[in-house]
Amino acid sequence: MRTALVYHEDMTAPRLLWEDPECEIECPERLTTAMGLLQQRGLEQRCLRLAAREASEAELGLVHSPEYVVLLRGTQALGTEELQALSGQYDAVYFHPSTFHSARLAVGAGLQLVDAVLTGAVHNGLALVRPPGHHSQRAAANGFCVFNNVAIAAKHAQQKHGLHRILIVDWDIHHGQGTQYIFEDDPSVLYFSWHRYEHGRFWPYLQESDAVAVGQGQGRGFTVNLPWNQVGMGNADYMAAFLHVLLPLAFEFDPELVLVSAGFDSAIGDPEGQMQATPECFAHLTQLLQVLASGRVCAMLEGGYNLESLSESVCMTVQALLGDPAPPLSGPMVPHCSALESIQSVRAAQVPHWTSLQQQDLTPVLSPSTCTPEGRPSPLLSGGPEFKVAAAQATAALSALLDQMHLRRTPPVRTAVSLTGLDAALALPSDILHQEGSALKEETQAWARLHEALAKDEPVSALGKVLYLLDRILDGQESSSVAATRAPAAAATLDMAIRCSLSRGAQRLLCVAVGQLDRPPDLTDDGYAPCVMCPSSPASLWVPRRNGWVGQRGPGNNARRVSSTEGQHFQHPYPQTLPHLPTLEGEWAVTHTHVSMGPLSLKRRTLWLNIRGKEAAALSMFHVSMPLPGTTGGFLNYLLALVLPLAYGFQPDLVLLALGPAHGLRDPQAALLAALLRAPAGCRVLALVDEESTPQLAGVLAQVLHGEAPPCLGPFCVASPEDMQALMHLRGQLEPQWKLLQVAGETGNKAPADCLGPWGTALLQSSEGRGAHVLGLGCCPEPVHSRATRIVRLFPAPTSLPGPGGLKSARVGVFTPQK
Ligand code: Q9C
Ligand code: ZN
Repeated sequence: MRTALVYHEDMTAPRLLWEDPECEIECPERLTTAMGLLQQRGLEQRCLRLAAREASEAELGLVHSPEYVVLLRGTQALGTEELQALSGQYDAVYFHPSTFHSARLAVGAGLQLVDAVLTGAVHNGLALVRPPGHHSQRAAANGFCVFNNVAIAAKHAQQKHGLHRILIVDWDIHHGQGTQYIFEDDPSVLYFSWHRYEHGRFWPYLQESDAVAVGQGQGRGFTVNLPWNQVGMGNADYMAAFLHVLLPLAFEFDPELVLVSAGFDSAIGDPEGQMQATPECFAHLTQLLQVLASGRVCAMLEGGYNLESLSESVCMTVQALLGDPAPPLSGPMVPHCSALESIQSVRAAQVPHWTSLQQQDLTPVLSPSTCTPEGRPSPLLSGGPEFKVAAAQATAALSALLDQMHLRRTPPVRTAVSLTGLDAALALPSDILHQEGSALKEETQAWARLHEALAKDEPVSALGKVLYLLDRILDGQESSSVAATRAPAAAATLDMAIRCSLSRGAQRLLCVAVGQLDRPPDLTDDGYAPCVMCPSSPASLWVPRRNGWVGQRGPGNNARRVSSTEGQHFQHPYPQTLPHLPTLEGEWAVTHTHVSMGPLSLKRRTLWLNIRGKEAAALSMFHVSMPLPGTTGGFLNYLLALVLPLAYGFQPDLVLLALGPAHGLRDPQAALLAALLRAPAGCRVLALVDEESTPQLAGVLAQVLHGEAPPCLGPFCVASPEDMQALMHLRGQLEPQWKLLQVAGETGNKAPADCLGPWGTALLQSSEGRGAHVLGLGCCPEPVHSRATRIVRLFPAPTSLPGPGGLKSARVGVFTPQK
């Protein structure tokens, strides 16, 4: 089995025995609810279940002092009053007679998980534990934490398994200062933590949580702190942090094991974090981490206090560990200005220690904007009446979001391959389907007529297979596929795949073309494609929704069949069939929507990335070409700093990855590219591989698209100055449009409209005490002063770009609250 789930019921025993509003959130239901949802979703059943064992006192001694362990052992026999008195000696801690046993199980669970992964019994896993660990120090409990579960697991991995480099990713919303202290002078452990900080005004109020704390002595550069100075950080901020801070350093560090301090108080609805990242964000974070350390990822639960948000996020994490496709990220992919300032400050603090940061221009770090402009979320006082209202609203919003997400279905088959000549060389996992099917002959021939290169029988039959695979991806039968193409027909096949995807209703198509593949001439510079509907194709229209695919097929449905001839523009059925926008309880205003023409004019767009050119050029924001970097460092930089920010910013429905003639990618490079491109489009990827490639390549691609970890890239080697220059040039050109490319804050207050990206998914804000709100497109005419801001995704991301001045006036209708 691939994924371990370590648990023990006894860890539900500790509970608060007296009044303490600060501690009551750390309750047994955190575990029972999360386990319950894992079971309900059928995820638990797919994991290797391991019952946690107690850690020995020697194992506790890997991190903690003998006196502290003795003290904790003594708590088992104390009465309530003595427990309360002892608890009072620590910050935000409560003890229970069962605490010692439970805390030993929590440590033991982590050790079992690490053992299972490092002995090869499983690829990865999650330990669901209480109490949490990352605030715990050598001789002190702190912040609900008794023993430092993750730190002990890291020491164990070094001592028992001889590991030399371990990465700890702490995505809990609090700073794991305990873990930082334990490893601060140790260069063998890279510790990354992001945390709510608010310039030092948030618990645990430590200077050493700031970005300038980088470790001590030999360990300098191996502590990486990313402080969030405002609440309300969301999917785009977390993604930017991974792409621009964590992953470049992690690849350079090259860990043998990744431990995750997996706290979910960084998710939407959490009373402690007050952030806005939605549960599927954790699937994306987990997927990104799996390209490191050959996929050896061990996650251990830390915080997470909104039971619904916690359990959904746990499910997302486990799904990603199991290799399931991650749902696309919701929300506008535009980092907050404050997040960019934080990202910039941590990059500046780390620059002396990491070559991958050194070659990039660093703009001077400005003093942080202290602005809290109107409409910006500001934290709520815990426990107050406003807080409770906001919490209730957040929960309602979250439930509605989750209901939406559950309409999505996972494809029955994850990966299919259709590879005539290459099959022999492949040793693929048994659950990868060898797809023999082909599109209808007359349909294929109709498409093929559009291209001279497809005039022969052989390319036509290859095209038939490609079209068939494509259809099945769009139909939700399979998630991703790999097909072979022949050199002379490669570009024509790709062109047909693009047309076919668009005519089947894909709204945004990311096309990554490597090698000699020309961009179809009729794609305009702004990415629009005149969409040809195949004359003889059956009436099959695909209505993609951000929450899943709703396929509509055959006559009699409400998708209007357009009698089309070659060259006639295809009309989309949306104006007639736009489903009712779901409404939420309460009143909602849509602001920050970013559509000039509205969701009614859905134009398909293609983002074309070509890796091949002699020079770097961005002919438009939808047409980018770039030489293949010559070193591993250059290639990684290119992926993390350009390709992924564009891919995530574009939020494609489908990725076409075409490795054409003379693509020049080594197999591990191609695998990493495919593995990383899997996430932004909900794992809907069709890879086309030139038959001249190595016989193994198609197989490797199928495996990574299936969720396997990509093979090692080889030793990290610094990017060449030319490659870096090309990259900087492109980023400079594209940054104004693609906000996820940014790595630095900007001066001055920006109007909200400037802070938004090209793809307007609705950002809804609850509007306390107001009437029905206009579903305004563009900037909300008046700032919404709601302090309970939550992002909810409700309808498909519109696809049109804001034209000049197009943002201000458009209105499409009234959003009536449901009773
Ligand atoms: N309102 C973990 O998440 N209370 N510990 C902070 C600020 C302590 C959190 C009070 C929070 C401890 C593992
Ligand atoms: Zn926490």
